[in-house]
Amino acid sequence: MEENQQEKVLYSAVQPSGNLTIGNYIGAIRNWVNMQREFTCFYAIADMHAITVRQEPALLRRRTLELAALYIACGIDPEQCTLYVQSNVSAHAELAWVLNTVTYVGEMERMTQYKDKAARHAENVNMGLMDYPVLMAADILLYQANLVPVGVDQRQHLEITRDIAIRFNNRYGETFRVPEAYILKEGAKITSLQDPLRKMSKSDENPNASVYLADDRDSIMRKFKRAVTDSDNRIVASDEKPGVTNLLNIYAAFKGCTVAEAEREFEGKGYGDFKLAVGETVADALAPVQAEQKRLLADKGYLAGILKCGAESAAYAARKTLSKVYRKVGFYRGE
Ligand code: ATP
Ligand code: LTN
Repeated sequence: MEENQQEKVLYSAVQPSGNLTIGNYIGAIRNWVNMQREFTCFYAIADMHAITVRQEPALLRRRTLELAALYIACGIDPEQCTLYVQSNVSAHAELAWVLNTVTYVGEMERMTQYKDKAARHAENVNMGLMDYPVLMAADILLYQANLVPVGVDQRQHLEITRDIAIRFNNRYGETFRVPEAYILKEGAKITSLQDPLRKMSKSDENPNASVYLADDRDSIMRKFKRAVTDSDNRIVASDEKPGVTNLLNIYAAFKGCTVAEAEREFEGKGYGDFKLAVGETVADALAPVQAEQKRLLADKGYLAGILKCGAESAAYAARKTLSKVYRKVGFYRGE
């Protein structure tokens, strides 16, 4: 039986592990906003995932609140969806433990993000870093999510989530809905302004590589001006022109047009004008988001209320799945 859209569950999260980039916005948060009316949405701040790499405790706490304010400033409506902090709902850790027992060490060792992060943080290859995908599977499966909107870098994590769900269902009987990744083609991978073959990342050491949602107009303009392109002056999207393609993707996302429309708009123009226009469009779009985030952060009581309410409704939904899991695996639940 096909459920109607409103009953479909959407789940996603971002880690409060640094300043968000326009990549996070275009690849993830922007799409969440468009979907909140159609689906039952759960949006989390994945602080438990964040501590798999070293975090400064006071900074983590501050970033968690900043991210909550940013979600709302970007258009996430806490009245329409459940917005909460992952560590406020203990069911995530509890389900992750059970799922660990149907996950193999070998498959975790093969995960691309784990290998990358283990190489980048060689001094701290902790169990949590390896277990990251299992916690992510727990996040998603707890809410019986149908769809998970993420950037393309998370595809592998979604595949393992599906494998874990199917394996558990086979072993213990139908328990979890098997979710699907929802990856929009345009903007699924915004790349570094300095190395357009690499993903734009909030943890890049080169500050010119990423445009942060918190950047002021001057920094935004400067970063786009310095963005790596190529030497022929044609503004078209193609595999041979990754730098120009990336800028077109960014422009189209913030302007709300297609890449083809953007190409037409810049036909015959030079890179200088093009970069200026991209910078201005991004700065204009971010200014109201930044102002709203600042306004929200000035009212900590309001944010605390939203997150408390979100955690309560998330915990209620999560507990239903967790009870079912505990029953299925044979944990004693009293009379
Ligand atoms: P880090 O650099 O710390 O690993 P990140 O910038 O990759 O972090 P995450 O918190 O891992 O950010 O990702 C949050 C969401 O943003 C995910 O859905 C991810 O797919 C998406 N995302 C991250 N970077 C990009 C990008 N460059 N282009 C499109 N989507 C992205
Ligand atoms: N690993 C994700 C963040 C994340 C997530 C999730 C995304 C944690 N739990 C559940 C979707 C669903 C990332 O974007 N790096």
